[in-house]
Amino acid sequence: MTLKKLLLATTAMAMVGALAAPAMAQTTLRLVSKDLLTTNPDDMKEIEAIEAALKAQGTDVDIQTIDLPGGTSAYVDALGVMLLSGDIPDIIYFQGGDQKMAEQGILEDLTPHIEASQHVKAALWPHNVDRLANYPYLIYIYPPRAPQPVIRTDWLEKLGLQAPTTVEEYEALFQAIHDADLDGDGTAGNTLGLTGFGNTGELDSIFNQAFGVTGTWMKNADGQWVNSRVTDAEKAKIEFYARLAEKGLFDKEYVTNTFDVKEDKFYTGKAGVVFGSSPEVIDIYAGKMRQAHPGEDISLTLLPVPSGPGGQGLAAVDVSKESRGWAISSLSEHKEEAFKVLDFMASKEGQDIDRMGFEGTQYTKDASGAVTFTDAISTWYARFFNSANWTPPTPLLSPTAQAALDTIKADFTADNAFVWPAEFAADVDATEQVYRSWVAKFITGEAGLDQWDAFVAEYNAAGGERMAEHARTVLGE
Ligand SMILES: [Ca+2]
Repeated sequence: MTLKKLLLATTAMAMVGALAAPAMAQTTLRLVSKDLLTTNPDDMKEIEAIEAALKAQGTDVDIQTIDLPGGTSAYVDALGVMLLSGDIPDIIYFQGGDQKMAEQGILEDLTPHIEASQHVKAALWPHNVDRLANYPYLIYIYPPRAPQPVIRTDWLEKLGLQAPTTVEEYEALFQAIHDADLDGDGTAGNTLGLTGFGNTGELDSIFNQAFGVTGTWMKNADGQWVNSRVTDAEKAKIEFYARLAEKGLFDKEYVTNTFDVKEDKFYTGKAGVVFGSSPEVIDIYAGKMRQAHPGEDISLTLLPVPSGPGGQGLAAVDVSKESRGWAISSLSEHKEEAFKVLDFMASKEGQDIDRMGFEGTQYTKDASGAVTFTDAISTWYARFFNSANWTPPTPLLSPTAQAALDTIKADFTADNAFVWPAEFAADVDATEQVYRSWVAKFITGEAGLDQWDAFVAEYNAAGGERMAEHARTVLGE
């Protein structure tokens, strides 16, 4: 018996008892989300504002939020325990662990709700549409994550260079940063062109397409699907990264850098360029840079997505499914009302609350209705969505961050990655480890690119070959 059948049986018995109760005009909806807590006054103020706005539209709901521990793994664990015990709220935010719940049949297929929606359908980003088509249980209306590089505007001006538009010009910019003494400590050659943290994923965001790494799966010379990580295009990209590192232009310590070490190197002038993971993060970097240099008026410049020997564009976006987002319980007695909450959050009125906070706190309005944001907006964040069709009455992003968002809007390519069946989990982990460790060895110089074939052999032996065989059955000719 599946969890769903078991729960339906117990729900049916509970309903027999409930029939005697008088009909109530107000619907109680239970909602669980990460870091949305009854102890947080801003969270509760937003929930009350949502209830009031929905009531004005004729939907009278009492949204009862459930407090779970914060921190991703603590939240995922606590949510899993709660759901498997049969306690299934009407509206559930997942940040992992959703797939096994979908397999149990307890998550609602959102397709018909979105089809009939007043607001959600128009608010979706293109990758949301693709992900919902592949996996209709989670909705997460945010732009795709696409790290983009920034540099201090005054540094670019001091170098007298235009923003780079090709991979060669990027290399020249990194070299110029390195050779100058932009941090003014009296020593030339002690500033990196570029730093990063953990792995090279951020760099791949703009360099994959430039070197012809068009997606997760690519056809080899024989017309067979292979993982792009073992292709010549990937090899050319890693050669570029390794050359940058060898010349002191890219940070060889990237593997051990944490995100705050990466940021610190940027603020203190030990590195000239870093990637910001989103437009909002780029604005946070700008704010922290100004804090680190009081009295100076520093702004950041967004650097373009370069062309290279293989093309140009932001890296392809995985559309196999949302990795996080909102679900509705298929067992809910109030699916329509639950979806109405999500639909409202995607609307202009819902976004005004979710993105801007409250008049008198996060913003003020003058007699003409013009909105001015206060300092409190800097710590406000959306609890639900970032609708593609919503624009703030006054810009929320700096021109630099807005330019990053415009790039994301203009440059979307769907990847051909798919969800792996559970029996491939060990292969996926093993090949990822082999890839990351060899990339680190190539970049630090511990291994030379003449050892590429050894990497490919190890990758294939670790599960790459088995994965490619499966991919060929999924992707077809
Ligand atoms: Ca220096």
